[in-house]
Amino acid sequence: MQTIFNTIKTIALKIDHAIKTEDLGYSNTENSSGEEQLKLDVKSDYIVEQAFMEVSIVKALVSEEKEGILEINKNGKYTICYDPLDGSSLADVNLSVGSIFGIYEGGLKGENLVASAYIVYGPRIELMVATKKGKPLHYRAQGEEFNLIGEVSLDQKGKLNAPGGTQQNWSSSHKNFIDDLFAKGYRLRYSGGMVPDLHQILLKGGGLFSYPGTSDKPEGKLRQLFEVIPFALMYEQAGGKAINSNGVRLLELIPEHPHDTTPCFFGSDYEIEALKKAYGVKA
Ligand code: P6P
Repeated sequence: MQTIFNTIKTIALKIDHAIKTEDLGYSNTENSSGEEQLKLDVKSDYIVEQAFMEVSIVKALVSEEKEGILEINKNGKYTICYDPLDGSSLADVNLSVGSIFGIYEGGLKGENLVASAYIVYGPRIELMVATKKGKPLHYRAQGEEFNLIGEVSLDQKGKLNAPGGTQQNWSSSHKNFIDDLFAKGYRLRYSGGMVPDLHQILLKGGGLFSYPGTSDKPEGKLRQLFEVIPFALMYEQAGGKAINSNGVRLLELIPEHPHDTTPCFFGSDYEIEALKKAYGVKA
């Protein structure tokens, strides 16, 4: 597994360089979700693919930017599902963006996730890695080295509220719940980039990140394999919770298609339990 994490460190440096030097314009291609790709999306995906080609324990790659499964090594052990540059459109307004990696052993479903990692490309390059043992580990790049900052834990109750999705398309119960958190003094922290938004809540002790099912996107927007399940491991290992709108743990999801999405809620214990009550989910 360490080989995979070391490869992700190499990827981080290369994608960060691409963000800072490459053309931020649109390519004339679309990803498998029909979204127009930035040249940076294509370049970042290429960087990830080339890096893992050299890693013998990697069996296959599944990219948010492409259809299908890319077989790397039939004797490999792990399938890596990744979003090479999440929130890439934020790069051209100089906001932080990120890469997300889910490392699966066996079929592509939540219970087979054995580790996850994400990179934040911001004022500094930061890396978070999680396995099923212990707390997530937070690293910060200094030049080409990644220094361990420490373990990450969520408080039982936080102060930050990151409400995703178009508000006019929220259900009334979701809107009432979000408004109630603000009425209790929670502070709005939402950039539109899942990686920096979830990273901030993890590092600032907790709160809630929500991307619900909406009238325009009943199954939510965020992808199960590449985005949601990897972050669910991070939040649970940090002492928090990660569920869907039925109260099911995101780590128990079994996507029918690699690009399936899901409503998703990540946060400290208090906020998730409050959300379950608001959604009428049995405790
Ligand atoms: P909305 C970025 O496009 C992304 O996939 C996630 O990084 C982010 O959390 C979400 O979409 C933002 O979506 O609908 O709130 O703008």
